[in-house]
Amino acid sequence: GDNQAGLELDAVVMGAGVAGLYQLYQLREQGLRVRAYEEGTGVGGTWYWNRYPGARFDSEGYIYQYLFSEELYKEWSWSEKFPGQEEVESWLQYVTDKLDLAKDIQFSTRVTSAHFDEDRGRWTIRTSRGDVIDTQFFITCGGMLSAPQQNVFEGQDTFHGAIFHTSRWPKEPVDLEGKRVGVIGIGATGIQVIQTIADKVGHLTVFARTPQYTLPMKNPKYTPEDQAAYKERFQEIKETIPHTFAGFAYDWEYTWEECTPEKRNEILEEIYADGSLKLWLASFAEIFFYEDISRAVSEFVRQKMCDRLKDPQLVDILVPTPDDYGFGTHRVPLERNYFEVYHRDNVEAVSVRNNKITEVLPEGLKLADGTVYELDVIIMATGFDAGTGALKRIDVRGRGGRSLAEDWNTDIRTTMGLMVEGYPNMLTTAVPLAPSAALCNMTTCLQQQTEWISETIKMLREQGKSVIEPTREGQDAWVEHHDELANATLVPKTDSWYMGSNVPGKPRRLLSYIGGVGTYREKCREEAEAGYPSFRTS
Ligand code: NA7
Repeated sequence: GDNQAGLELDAVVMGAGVAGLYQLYQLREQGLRVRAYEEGTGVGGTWYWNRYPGARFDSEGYIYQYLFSEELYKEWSWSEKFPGQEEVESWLQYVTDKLDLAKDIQFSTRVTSAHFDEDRGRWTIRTSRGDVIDTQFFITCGGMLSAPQQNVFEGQDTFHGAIFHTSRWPKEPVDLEGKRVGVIGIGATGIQVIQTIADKVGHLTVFARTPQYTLPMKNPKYTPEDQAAYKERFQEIKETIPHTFAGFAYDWEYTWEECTPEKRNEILEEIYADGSLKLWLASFAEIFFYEDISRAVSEFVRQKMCDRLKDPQLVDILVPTPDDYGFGTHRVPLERNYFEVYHRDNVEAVSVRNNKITEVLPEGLKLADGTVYELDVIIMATGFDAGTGALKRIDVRGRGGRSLAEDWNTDIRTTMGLMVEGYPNMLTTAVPLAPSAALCNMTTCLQQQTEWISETIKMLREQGKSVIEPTREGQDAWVEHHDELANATLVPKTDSWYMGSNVPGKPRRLLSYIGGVGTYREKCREEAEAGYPSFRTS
């Protein structure tokens, strides 16, 4: 669409990824005048931006799809169990075409500010292309992991070679052949990059800080029979996964305390062999609560990792011990052939745990002890300002001109991750205190959140109301409930992006709701059914 000044809408949807596309569709079906604004040149969100080598699902494709339409579900066929970025992006393009969404999306347009006008009860949205939009609802579908941590080191702009953050990987092919490449970071992203480029580059240096528990991925190609088989399960999938702990096709099955040591081991071996995230999200829930059980399972995973590494020095650099932190208290990446890569002659792992990267020089990276690694390409797999970053990069002003960025710099609070007190008619997805990337299969959660938002808007219209906002008490109660659940687990005892500790100065709080996707869904439903007691409407 064209740049339009002075446009009046019922709803602005920020972002055209998994959440934004479905939100746009739902509100349009409800008869709202709605438009989505997307920074990218195409749809996809996470799956548009993250085109780095090896980018791929860690969720099974057949549970990552939308479940509101059987036709949409069954018309699309995945080529393998855990499809890669290109295929996921094509699927979202297919959805866009099928639902005819593009006509209501303005691409290459960043929302730059959103100001609430208290007198009129409406938002003014401004964009990078000069649009000024007057809208009743501002709906943020900006993603949980979309604000990259890109300017991390001094001297980055002096580097002579190419430097990329993984989530800003160019669309044009990047030639890595024969190059001296450095990868910073061994999170879910770094691991996918490393295992993919190792045999394509001249020399690969991996700069590893905190070692990471990983699980092996089994990624069978799908035959037409496999595709038919999972499609046949559509009803069952639709009825079960929204009610599980993490929004996957599996749920907690066993209780550690009720099993003999032999049985525990048998179960761990069996689930490990599944080649999915099941060992983390559907083995023994007790791993999240009890130090001794967490240790035992951590040891099990650690041993599997050690078995694949020939060199004790590599074990030190790459494999955590239960003293570092417990398995599952950080996001667990899936990997394929990852450890084997370190046995190649052209691959080297450097620990920067006690010898930090201090700066980028024109010729490469410098560590605290003065060592310089000469490089042609630096790949920053350094992660994101999770949950808060997407909205903090925008000038969002609520009641009395208060700033969301300032609020969240002090304390990260939301009401069920769906609204923020002081910001009426701003409805949010993928922000803190709802289940999210950390502890939820994202599409499961985003469908539920966007559906709740659509229903809430419908309720307002039916009741002849125009403004909704969480009460202070409602928000306090949610934050307290969230913290109580979080603090009962081992997750807050360790540092990671889950706790916001990867961003200097970020207030500490578990970003994802840990009560389970099914429980959260129930709570949201109850809130609506009880007439929105945590909210005020007018
Ligand atoms: P993550 O999981 O935040 O990983 C970032 C990695 O980068 C991690 O290994 C960090 O080490 C490392 N890092 C960050 N800053 C530095 C500096 N300054 N020096 C050295 N190493 C650094 O991001 P990902 O993109 O891998 O994954 C994010 C989520 O996206 C993932 O969980 C999935 O849900 C999808 P650290 O652990 O902080 O010591």
